[in-house]
Amino acid sequence: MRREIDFSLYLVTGRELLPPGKDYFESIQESLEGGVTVVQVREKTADTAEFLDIALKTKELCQKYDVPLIINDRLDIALAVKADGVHLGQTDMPVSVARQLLPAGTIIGVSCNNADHVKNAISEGVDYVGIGAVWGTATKKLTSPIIGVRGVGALLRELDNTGLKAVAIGGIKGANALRTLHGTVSTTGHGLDGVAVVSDIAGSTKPRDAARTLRDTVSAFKEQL
Ligand code: TZP
Ligand code: MG
Repeated sequence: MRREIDFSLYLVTGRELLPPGKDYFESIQESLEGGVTVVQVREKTADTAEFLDIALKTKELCQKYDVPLIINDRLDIALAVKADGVHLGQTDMPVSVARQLLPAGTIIGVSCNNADHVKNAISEGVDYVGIGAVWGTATKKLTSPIIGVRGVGALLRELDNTGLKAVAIGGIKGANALRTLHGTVSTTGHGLDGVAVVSDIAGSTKPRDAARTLRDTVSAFKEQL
């Protein structure tokens, strides 16, 4: 049986956001030391060979910290590196097709921006949803609306009694993480399982500290639930 995944602090990589002179793998390693619990390799500029190389080396680091590795978009890369999971956008490979292609037990997550996305994700049998964008972000050119904490909370209601995990994404930082976690608790009491973050960690000269602050915030939130 697949182990339960801790989604508390879900790092989405952002190689292009690294501070000058900061090495990508050093940044990932420090982020893991700071308490990242899931790593998604998201590569928008690398060619296939480079993506594969980055994914393999990131996997080695993840294994060292016993943290699952998720690959954004690319099933072929996920298969090649035996990743723990894939993350799919609304215009990527359909979940039903991905399930057929990937080994049993592979984690599949989907980006959701509205209730229809969440309902579809539930019926397709995903393992988790990434909900956003909760706040504005400069990391990604958004093609769907920013939904705010209330919007995330409304989507979390859809997950009641499904057992599906949920993280929010988009503009989450150490400074607003607690507000994000509290503000998104749905009227039925369904809270986030964690936060997904790119720039606050990847763009930091001290990713260990950035990750530690976020992880401590999520832990404090979960303890008082
Ligand atoms: N999907 C929705 S917002 C976003 C993605 C990949 C980017 C989030 O980046 P940041 O830097 O944490 O705002
Ligand atoms: Mg995608």
